[in-house]
Amino acid sequence: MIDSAVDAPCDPTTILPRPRRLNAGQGTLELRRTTPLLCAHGTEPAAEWLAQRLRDGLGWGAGADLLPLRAPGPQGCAVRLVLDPRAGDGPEDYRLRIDAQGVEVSGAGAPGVMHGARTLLSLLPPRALAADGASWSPAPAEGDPVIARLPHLLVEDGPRLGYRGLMLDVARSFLPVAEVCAIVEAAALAKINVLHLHLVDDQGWRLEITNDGREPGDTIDYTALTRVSGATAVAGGGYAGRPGRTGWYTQADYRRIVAFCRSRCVEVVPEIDVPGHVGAALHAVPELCTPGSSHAATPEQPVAPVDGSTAVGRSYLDPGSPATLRFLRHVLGQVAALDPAGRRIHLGGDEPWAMAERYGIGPGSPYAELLRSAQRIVRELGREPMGWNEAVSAGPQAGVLQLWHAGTQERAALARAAQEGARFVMSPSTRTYLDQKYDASSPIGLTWAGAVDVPAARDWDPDEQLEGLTPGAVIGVEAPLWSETVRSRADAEWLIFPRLLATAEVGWSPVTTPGDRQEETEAFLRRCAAWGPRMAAMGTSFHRAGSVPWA
Ligand code: TNX
Repeated sequence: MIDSAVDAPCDPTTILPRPRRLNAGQGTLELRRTTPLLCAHGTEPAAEWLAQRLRDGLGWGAGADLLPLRAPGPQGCAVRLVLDPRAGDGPEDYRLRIDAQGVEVSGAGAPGVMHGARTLLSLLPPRALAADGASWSPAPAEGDPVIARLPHLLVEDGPRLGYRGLMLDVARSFLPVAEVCAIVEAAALAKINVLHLHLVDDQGWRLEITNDGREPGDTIDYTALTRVSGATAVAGGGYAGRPGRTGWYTQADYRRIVAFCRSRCVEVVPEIDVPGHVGAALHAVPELCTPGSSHAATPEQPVAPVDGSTAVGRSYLDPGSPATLRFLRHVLGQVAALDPAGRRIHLGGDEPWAMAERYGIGPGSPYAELLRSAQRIVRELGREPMGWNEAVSAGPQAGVLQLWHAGTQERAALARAAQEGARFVMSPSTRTYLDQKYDASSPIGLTWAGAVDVPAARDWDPDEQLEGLTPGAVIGVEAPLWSETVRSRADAEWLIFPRLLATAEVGWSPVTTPGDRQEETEAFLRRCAAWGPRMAAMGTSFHRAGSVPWA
């Protein structure tokens, strides 16, 4: 009944991202259909998630169940999930012990338990990841068969950096809720813990904003944002003329994404990109199209055009118009309310080229002042602002800066900001940009940052991206998927996987001996290869990149 090929215990050196410490033992643990799964108070979400995977993928549970663990607990072989402060210093730290007594996952916090469960799952046969159980043919009712074999080991693990993100640009081309959740599920298995949603841009506005709670005198019809600009998308992108997908999230949809992410210990960072990249807002809201906005309203052209073009830096909000700040207060207020436990709101700030031409974008410019006002609104809502590296001109209150691509002058400003205590998320375009082609043979993807193949995505260090970084200045890494050439979930996954696994490992795993990076990259490629059957079991359309030694 058990397929002996998939039933051999996994090689623990394929755990991805590479754990802080791994002690491999000698023996093998047999997991049976009725092996109890016991969860201590506080570990229920991870336990339920694990139980579901074991049921669907391995046929676990007929005659066993998920039970609360109470001291002293049943003797004998079991899978136990506990919270234990000795498992590490940070909430994501965990310990995984597999021996003759069974499996113990102990997390220093709930996210740690979740990560431990993920590591355990990645040691089980890949079919344990088949979400719908399609690969499982039910066993006969009698007996208590072995459903998997696990290697004895001790893993003591935790992340190098607390922020390990994936960005999805749903503005250029839309991804419905179920597709976002499927991508998050696959990403979170590699311990990605932030979903940054780029919700608005020149080509589309993807989040419903209602008129509820409008300020006195505010005549803007916010529902037009999605009604008008949810129906537009990127049109070019060199993708055989096929337009991007239109659509938007209702507020209930957005809450479903947030709830799903929370259940996987993933934080959602929504991005409302200002003051540039606002073509879709200008298109839907005539009140924003003043003579001071780049798409100035004229009698012949009452609202800004949305032509689907991939050109950037053409639109901006009028820094002198009272409608601009009123709009931002209303929109950001609703965005914050949709995720009461949210910690950050991203304000974009990238590529304000038309504004730069007209006013300049240095410190003290209308660009910097407008960003500062938006940052103030975000802080008043109890959130920390984030911004792309251009936002450095807004000064120390800019919050977390996301470094993607900076010229010499800007690098100097960023280095000064670092000296003054700024914190960074590193997204160097030549290493983390998932929208770039893998190589010249990639049918989709852009090329302006050069090809980003899998080894390049692994072979870099976030602490080496800027001069003079103080310890702790880099809080994380993020891989952005811009969607100019994305038209489907399959396109998105093809560009994301396996490169995101590299970013996940750069953010999670400790540096071994500096200088050993080539060896580290090669070892990563072997771990990545072992991840292939797992992505296949999950139904992820990953790219079988030639640089990975797939089995
Ligand atoms: C630059 S990266 C952008 C995006 C584009 C991307 C294409 C960044 C902050 N802005 O608007 O989609 O290049 O690679």
